[in-house]
Amino acid sequence: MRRALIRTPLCALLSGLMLLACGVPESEEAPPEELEVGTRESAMCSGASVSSLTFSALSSYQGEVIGMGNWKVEYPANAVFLEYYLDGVRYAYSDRTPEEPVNNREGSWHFSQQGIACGSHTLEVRAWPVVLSSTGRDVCGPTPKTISQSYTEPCQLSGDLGSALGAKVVSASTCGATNNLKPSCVSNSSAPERIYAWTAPYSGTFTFTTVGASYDTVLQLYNPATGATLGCNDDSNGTLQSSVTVTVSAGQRLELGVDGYGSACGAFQVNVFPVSGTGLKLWLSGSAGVTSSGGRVSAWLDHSGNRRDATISDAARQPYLINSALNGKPVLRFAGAQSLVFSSLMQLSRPTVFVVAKNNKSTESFHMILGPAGTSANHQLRFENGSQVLLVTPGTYTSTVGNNRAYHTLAVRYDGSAWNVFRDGVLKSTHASTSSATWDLYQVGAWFGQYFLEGDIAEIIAYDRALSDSELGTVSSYLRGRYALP
Ligand SMILES: [Ca+2]
Ligand SMILES: [Ca+2]
Repeated sequence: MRRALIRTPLCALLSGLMLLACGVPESEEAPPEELEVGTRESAMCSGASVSSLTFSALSSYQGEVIGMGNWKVEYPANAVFLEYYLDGVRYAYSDRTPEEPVNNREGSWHFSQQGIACGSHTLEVRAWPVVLSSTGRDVCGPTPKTISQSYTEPCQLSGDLGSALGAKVVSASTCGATNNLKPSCVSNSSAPERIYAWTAPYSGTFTFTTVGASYDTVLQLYNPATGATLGCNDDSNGTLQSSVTVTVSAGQRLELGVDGYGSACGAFQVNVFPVSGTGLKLWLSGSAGVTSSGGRVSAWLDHSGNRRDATISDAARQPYLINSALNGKPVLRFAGAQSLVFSSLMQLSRPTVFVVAKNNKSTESFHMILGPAGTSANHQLRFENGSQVLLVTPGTYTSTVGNNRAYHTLAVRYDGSAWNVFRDGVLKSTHASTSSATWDLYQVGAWFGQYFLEGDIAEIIAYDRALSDSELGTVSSYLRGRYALP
């Protein structure tokens, strides 16, 4: 009742400027224009203060935040002017007058706002004492009493990826999804997103990418408990796709939002690399990015983000896609006349190269896993007889790895002082070298137009970085686990 008596003349007095305070629900207004308040000091204000300003509740649900609390002013103040800020942006303001009984100088406040992005936010309330009298309204300033409280709006999940590693751990489309997440690394994004939970299988560094997506993605990783951003990226490697590298603890749960630049949406995939992707130059996986027709492969997408796709147009030269060949996963089978040529020469000065492969040649001879093409240098990684691999780097080194007619994870690393060859994570040979020349590789499965591979390949990973023993062991473990190798 008292409230109505005060507000009617006040509205007339303020004639529109304070429309919000005059009966329009404060929470339903768009952020208002800046309003000059709190600077007026008059004799009427002497002794006036906001003696108490508190939160009684703060919650959010599906993008709507609701906050409420109480305030108290001291004589001669008999009302309060309140402003509500979310993350530093003013969303609403209003005068509030005491609630019954009429001789109180205290009351409650309430703020709600819809359409707030998921993630962490801070609600701040600022209060100035107000003296309402027969001569007008004095807002006593200049400094308001301020309170703030943070909260986290959970993001709606499209799925839980568990602790998945590898190329294309999930694929879907963001078109038709809702836009609740606003990536921190782009100012221009109103795009819909898909959000997934992921839990670190071990303590370490992981690289998440959207290589293989069909549109201009933005990728954001954050801690769902706090809303804190762990990493955010728009474009990487000169492409429109995104790459985020994070270091996390075993069991740590994070969420990743596959979002878009501007309002872009489209088909996407998420790839999770088991160590840091820094220096990654090639990542071919039989499980993703294989273009085939009638079981013959014409293109193999490079998931490293460098667009070094391996292709062959000649149908007779196309390798075979063999589904469920190795631990339920596909392999590419090269049968003595097939190869795939990279879109660009791969020159590695500190190579670490992993190959999950098997030698299918029954005779004691040699054939290429990775080889030269065009006019590039005669560099190779090849199966040699039934128990060896041979590297032509510029130096030539033979490593006895054991039976190569079974699937193994082979790894080759050059750190500037020696070439090391590993089988299933175990060092098999070391070859001293101090050459500064690069290792140049241009195709999968052939030496120029001959010495074609007879064998299966499930995955190839190439770095231009000598991985640490720990990283090399981690990648080997990932591959051995993925393909159930020893
Ligand atoms: Ca979004
Ligand atoms: Ca992008």
